[in-house]
Amino acid sequence: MPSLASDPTPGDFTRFYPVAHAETQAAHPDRMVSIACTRPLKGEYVSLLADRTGTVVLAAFSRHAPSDAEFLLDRRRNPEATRDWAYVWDRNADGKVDYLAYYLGTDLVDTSGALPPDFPRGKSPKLTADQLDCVLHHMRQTFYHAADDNFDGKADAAVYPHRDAATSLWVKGFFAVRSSRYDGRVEDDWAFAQRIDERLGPAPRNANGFRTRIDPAEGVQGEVLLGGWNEMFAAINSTIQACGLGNRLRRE
Ligand SMILES: [Ca+2]
Ligand SMILES: [Ca+2]
Repeated sequence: MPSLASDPTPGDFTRFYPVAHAETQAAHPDRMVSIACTRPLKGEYVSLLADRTGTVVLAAFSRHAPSDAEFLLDRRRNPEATRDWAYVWDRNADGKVDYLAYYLGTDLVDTSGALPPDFPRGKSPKLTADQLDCVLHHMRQTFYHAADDNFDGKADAAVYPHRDAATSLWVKGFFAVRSSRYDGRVEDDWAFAQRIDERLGPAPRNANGFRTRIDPAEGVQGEVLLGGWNEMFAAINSTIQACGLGNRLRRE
């Protein structure tokens, strides 16, 4: 297998984001994948799941050793199915995951710029039947994205949903944070609606840091935001190594 580990050309998460985003908007993967390997790690289990071609496309964390993919991921079959999983990619084909899209949940996503003007504001608005229809029409699976752009195992960029400050149920776009010097310090951030390269202004912040949560008062410093992904990259990559599946990862 040719290794590009020494390739000096770093990755560019902004170029790959549309590919990963499209994948996350496809159907829930529980019936399209099967468990390729499971290993215990720090009191839980890390499973690698492969598609029908045998390519590893997903990593999942669970409290119990899973019997099969549906039991692991499908809440209709197993009410305790894990929500702790991510699509994974090895963009530079070095046998280690360097991009992941981590499942967040289902949100009201409308990136067209505005909800209907009469849409109620606040945390738990009371909705009319029409407004409920609007919500259901716009429900989408949402994900956090994290990228290791210089392939050293540590996150250099991440993308989060951008929630409206007045109506936090509403995801009106997304925002990116990046450490262009690959040192874990965020010195570049921006908000976007539909295309990651349309910079619509800085990422949403408050006094505590970047605003990633439903509660608009919560904020996270950029270093913590990026650093939080390093443990997940390490857990997934050590499992890939233990399972000997580095040559079966999905590439760019
Ligand atoms: Ca890689
Ligand atoms: Ca890195």
